[in-house]
Amino acid sequence: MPACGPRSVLFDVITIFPEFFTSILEHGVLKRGRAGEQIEIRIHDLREATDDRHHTVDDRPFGGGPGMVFKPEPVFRAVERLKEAAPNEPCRVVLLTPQGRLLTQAVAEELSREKRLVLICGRYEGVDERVAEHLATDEISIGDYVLAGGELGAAVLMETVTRLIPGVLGNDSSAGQDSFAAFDNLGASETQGILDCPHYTRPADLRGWKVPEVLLSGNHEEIRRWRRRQALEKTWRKRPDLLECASLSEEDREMLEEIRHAAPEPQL
Ligand code: 9WO
Repeated sequence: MPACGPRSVLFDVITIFPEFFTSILEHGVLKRGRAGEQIEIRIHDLREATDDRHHTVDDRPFGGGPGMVFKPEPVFRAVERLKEAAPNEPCRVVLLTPQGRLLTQAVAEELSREKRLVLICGRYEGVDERVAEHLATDEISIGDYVLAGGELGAAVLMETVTRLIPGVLGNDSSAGQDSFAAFDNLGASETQGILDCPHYTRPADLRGWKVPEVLLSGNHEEIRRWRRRQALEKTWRKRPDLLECASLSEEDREMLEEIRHAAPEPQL
């Protein structure tokens, strides 16, 4: 952990591609922050938190559908090990996902005041929803687009946060005079489509947190409707702005009417 200066941040990054970060740690702002001991960055291979000989991190989605889903247990185990190693050190657990709160300059400012940030980088079709629901304290997006994984989001977040820590940038340019500093109310850019539906994989019951019954039913039409409704409701709650630009079917509009009548106002 870097020496206790006025502000320093420890980043713990959880990924199945640790080598993704080799280069950026040796260049630019992150290199400066590490050399100046304003930050420490530890990269953790998620496969080291698995408990099978094949180091399995993913599984087929309940309810069918393409691709694979990140299993919840290795992610829970990785984060909980990190927390147990420093139980008195509060930390924010950030899941990088297109469905998250947009990373603006103001959000970077907020995160730069934390002592410890654990960053979870997903891959494949998604991360079991129970990670977002019961483990992450924050979901952060770097923009309204889908990448191949959360690693680029983690890299962007670490850079935007590190450059805001006093002492990291040279005397000739301070983050406080950033041209973007005045842009901390940037709205979300135009976007196509809506947020993703929740994803689940085995186990069907994790500490009493059960996979929604419909996904175990085998009724593909019911599953399709449930997934679409979940995506619409999540978008309505987290990013209602996206609905203005999304191409919605008549079925979507009917579902949204039901959602609007059944639930309280969206939490912005
Ligand atoms: C996949 C997806 C597909 C359509 C609409 C929304 C979606 N969200 C995801 C998703 O969260 N995927 C997981 C993480 C697993 C697959 C790779 N991941 C990912 C994170 N893709 N893109 C991001 C990301 C992270 C931060 N900011 C923007 C995008």
